[in-house]
Amino acid sequence: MRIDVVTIFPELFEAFLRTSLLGSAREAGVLAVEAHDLRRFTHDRHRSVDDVPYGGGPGMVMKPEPLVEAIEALAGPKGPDRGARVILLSPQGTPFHQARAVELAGESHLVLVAGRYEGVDQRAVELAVDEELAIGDYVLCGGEIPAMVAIEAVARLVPGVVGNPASVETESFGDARLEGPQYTRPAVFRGLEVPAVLRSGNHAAIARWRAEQAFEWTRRRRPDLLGRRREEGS
Ligand code: 4FV
Repeated sequence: MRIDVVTIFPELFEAFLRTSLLGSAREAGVLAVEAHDLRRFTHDRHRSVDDVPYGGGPGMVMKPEPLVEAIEALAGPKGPDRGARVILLSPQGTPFHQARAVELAGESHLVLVAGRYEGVDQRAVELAVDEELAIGDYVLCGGEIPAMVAIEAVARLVPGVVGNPASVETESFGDARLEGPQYTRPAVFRGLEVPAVLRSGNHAAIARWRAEQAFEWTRRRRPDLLGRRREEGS
């Protein structure tokens, strides 16, 4: 899989892209991920990427020309035979869920657009963006961290990125359930014992206990998920 990011702060991705799973997956050639400086697609002396909003109001808006030029250079023109899926991270986007991460992990090439300022000129969205995704109902200063969230959520589902694929299969939201509590050594810590069933070696009992815990935690912490099994992402 290839992931390109359009941003005015490519340096924000350096450590993120060379660390841990992403770093080793890129080295192994399983993933190609690159951040591109939007200013490379400007042609004026000040390398301008933003301007004042039409209609007045606070802040600045990202100019359409550099954005469309950058996106088309990386993904080609918008249309059915475009080689990549172009995603703008924005609070106005569709809420990003695990099921969407699973779908996107099936794509061969993603181009993520990280906005800044008050947002981007709507014409750039209409002319060059395929989809808008929001990572949560809060406002950040930039789309870079949302892009990193999307990269990590999708990349770890790409075969060969996570060492043990089993750990990806059985996890929270895989089937709209939270995972229950996890434990490791020591068996007793500050007087608190690891549940005996987990130390029993009885794998059927362990699986039953984990399923009960997952349901119980989901019912108590995220009852909204209980009704979401299977239809999410439809
Ligand atoms: C955001 C979100 C987000 C809004 C203005 C960037 C900022 C600035 N993106 N999910 N929540 N973006 O807050 O995706 O341009």
